[in-house]
Amino acid sequence: MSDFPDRPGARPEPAEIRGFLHYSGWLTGDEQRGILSDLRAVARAAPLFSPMTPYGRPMSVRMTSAGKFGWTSDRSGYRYAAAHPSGTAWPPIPDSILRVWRAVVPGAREPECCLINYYGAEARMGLHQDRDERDFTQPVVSISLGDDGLFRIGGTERGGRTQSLWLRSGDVMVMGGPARLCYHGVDRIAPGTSLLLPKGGRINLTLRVVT
Ligand SMILES: O=C(O)CCC(=O)C(=O)O
Ligand SMILES: [Mn+2]
Repeated sequence: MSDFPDRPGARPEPAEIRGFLHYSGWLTGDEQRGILSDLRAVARAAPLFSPMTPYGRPMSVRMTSAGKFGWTSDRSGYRYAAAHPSGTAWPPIPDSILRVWRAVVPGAREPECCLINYYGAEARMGLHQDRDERDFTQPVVSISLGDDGLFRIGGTERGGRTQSLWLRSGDVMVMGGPARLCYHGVDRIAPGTSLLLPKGGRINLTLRVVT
């Protein structure tokens, strides 16, 4: 993990929770601030938007993407798209974010999408599987910034037992291997638990191989 030579201590070891690998406090404060400033540039080029679910309701999470593909949704369904709804290409995935992927999943293909989710105080994300990608041998890597989020993990079938944990600013989660298709979601945000974002809220990044 020499890719972050400025870090004083060693990276945390992961805790396994239902097949997901949770790296608590993987990013230093400086690294989080660096990623945030890169994300601001991404959002200037590709502004956050509120996708419609296929059921015709706007999602409570606002989102945008970086990379070759961006994730979006509308009345015709969930999918990856080559351009932002405005027609502009998605900006490239910042190096500060790619470095996390290369460090935690060194053998994986390069990510083709970095989905950026912004959760305000009232936002949540229902239990779902990430299954719009072609190659389920490739992991999804999640990075959390800002306020704590209560993350719920289930099994590969809907309706099974679930387990929850708080994801905090700087945490990294690897969703791969046999757990790649496990249900997961975010029940709620705990406003005021982080000072990283001046206006509060939570950002979650998910890095994905799409093709
Ligand atoms: O916000 C999170 O921690 C999870 C986000 C997620 O599951 C998704 O974007 O598919
Ligand atoms: Mn997901």
